[in-house]
Amino acid sequence: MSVRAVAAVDLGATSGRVMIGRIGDGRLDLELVSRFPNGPVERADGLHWDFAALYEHVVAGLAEAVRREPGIESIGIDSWAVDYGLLRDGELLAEPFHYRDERTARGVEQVHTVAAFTELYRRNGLQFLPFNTLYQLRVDERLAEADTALLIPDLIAFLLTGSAVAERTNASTTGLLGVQDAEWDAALAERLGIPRSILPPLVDPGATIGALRPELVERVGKGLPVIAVGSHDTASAVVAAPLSTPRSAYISCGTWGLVGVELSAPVLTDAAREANFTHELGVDGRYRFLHNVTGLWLLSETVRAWEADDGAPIDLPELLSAASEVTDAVALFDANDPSLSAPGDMPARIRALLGDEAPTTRPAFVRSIVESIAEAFAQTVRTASALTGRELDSIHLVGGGSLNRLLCQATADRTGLPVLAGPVEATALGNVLVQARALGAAPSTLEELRALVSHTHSPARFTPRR
Ligand code: LFR
Repeated sequence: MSVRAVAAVDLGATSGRVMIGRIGDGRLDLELVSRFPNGPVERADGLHWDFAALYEHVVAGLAEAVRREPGIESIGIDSWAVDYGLLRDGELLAEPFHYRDERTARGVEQVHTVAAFTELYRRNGLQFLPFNTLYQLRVDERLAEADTALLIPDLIAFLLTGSAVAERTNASTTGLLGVQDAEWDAALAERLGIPRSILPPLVDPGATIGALRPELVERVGKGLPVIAVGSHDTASAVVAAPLSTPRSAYISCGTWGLVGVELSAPVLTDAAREANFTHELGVDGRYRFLHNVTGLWLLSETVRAWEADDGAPIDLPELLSAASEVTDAVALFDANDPSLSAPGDMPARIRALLGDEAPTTRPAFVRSIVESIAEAFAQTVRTASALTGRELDSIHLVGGGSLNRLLCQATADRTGLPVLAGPVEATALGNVLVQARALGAAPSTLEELRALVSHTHSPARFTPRR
């Protein structure tokens, strides 16, 4: 078998990247082509994403990828979930909102007046997150003008190909997809005043969405198909989390820490609803039974505030190393406290939660953040085990957080389970694997794909110390 190549576009909440993925002859690896910053931008009507800039970075990155690797055979796109663009006659009506925009609070109130959370959970199986798409759509002032709603990766695929579809793993984060049948819940949408007609046809990961439009063929340098991947970044990350047994939990850790297990059937119990565990659809009809823990957002927002105070950049690895030298016990806070979710002065908000116990040095403050995240991870792993009746024996921690040794060790210590850290680029690898499988260049089962990841990206092991 020869080595084959694909392009992966992976958009996270703090940065995006375009990568070349190569697979074949026992090899699976990534070449970073471009990385660009991303984040909330404040506009007159609230927090948005700078979508025009993102799209431009994507196209420029694809052109550079093809220049470097003319053998690229396809493109796959993943991003964070829930956010969308509204279109009319193929034109974007407005810049997409950021899920941390506060208008969603009104949406929650209005939706729950029509359909209580218990009913929603029975229908869509989703944990309550105030930004789930259905709450956003409910208060979107452009809704009446729109003929189509597309989630971010689908929107980019549409701009690239002209083909409007909804990839299923990401569609499952809208709150408008039935948890049992994975089809649009038209009755619920209509009750909420969201026209069924704006929801595009569903496709599964592996389907070809379309081919690059002619003007883009010229710019990118080659005609290429866009293949649907697990377009929800967490779905792609879990594809490449090298879980070897059902007794492994995963933590996909970047801005968020997504903590859970993979299931083949939903667990729609009262206990699961009360614990706010979600059923997001995974690749190959699996369920990602997980809970959102606030992840590295707490650290990145804290560093951002300190950099603004200092007027100079902070060396994060140095700060983390100083934090790991802290020997005194630090006070913990609830990483999931709602006061920490909007952008702003994070150190002040954390200090408000910690009160008199707030550490006074930066290393100790960072230590408190990392330990608080690890403690929330540990509690969530225990809850996942209790809700599924599965005794867990290991945790695969993938994504950017897998490079944070302090966090990996603290998670091992606080769960009492070994943490297998990596791959750091699990999301892009999952994106590449699903494209490669569709092209006939990778094995067919998830288990075989994960075995390939484990073989080519051997995880680092953190053993619990207490
Ligand atoms: C992670 C993620 C989470 C989702 C959150 C908001 O990047 O996709 O899975 O809950 O972002 O979309």
